Amino acid sequence: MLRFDATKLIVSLAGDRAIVANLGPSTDELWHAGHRDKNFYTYGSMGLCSSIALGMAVSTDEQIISLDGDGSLLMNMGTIATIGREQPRNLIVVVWDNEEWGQTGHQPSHTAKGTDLAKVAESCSIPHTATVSDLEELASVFRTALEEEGPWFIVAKIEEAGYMPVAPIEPELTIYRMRDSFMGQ
Ligand SMILES: Cc1ncc(C[n+]2csc(CCOP(=O)(O)OP(=O)(O)O)c2C)c(N)n1
Ligand SMILES: [Mg+2]
Repeated sequence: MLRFDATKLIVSLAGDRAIVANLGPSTDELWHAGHRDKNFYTYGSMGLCSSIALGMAVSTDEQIISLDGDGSLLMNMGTIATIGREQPRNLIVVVWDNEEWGQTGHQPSHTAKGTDLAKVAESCSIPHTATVSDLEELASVFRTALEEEGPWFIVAKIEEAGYMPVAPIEPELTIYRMRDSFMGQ
């Protein structure tokens, strides 16, 4: 499963829900899959994607989707424990797990060496966890996650492909655009 195909699938199913993307290719591919006011692109802030999504989730009743990365989540694994502690019913975390720190030179991450992030999430009391490796499985689990209370933690095993052009988005504008998209409702 290619991350871009999986990202397009998530965008097509997300409706008007906010999506927060991990730094680098996850952010770029979210922009290329379809820029929307409720896309929150992260830049440089490795490890903070699901933390930002958690903050949004506890501040609104709307469902929030986090598209995180294995390497980033491994660097800030405490966020999994905090999600388990806070139990946000409206948070869906999807981890693009390419088993590497892709954008810094494809170094194998811990998930290539046996770390199972879905089991970590389960042990942190996140009630709904899944691991998927193709688009059909992802679509099925994600649709269920949209219907049933979370928090959800979905590890999506992906293959790395060539990188897309960097999204032409001003980081400073992202937070204002996101705030406006919530307040405008
Ligand atoms: C605190 C911090 N340390 C290191 C980096 C450099 N860095 C940027 S992205 C990245 C790897 C991210 O890996 P992952 O989340 O798995 O995403 P992938 O590159 O595989 O898409 C690293 C080490 C950074 N931006 N911030
Ligand atoms: Mg990775």
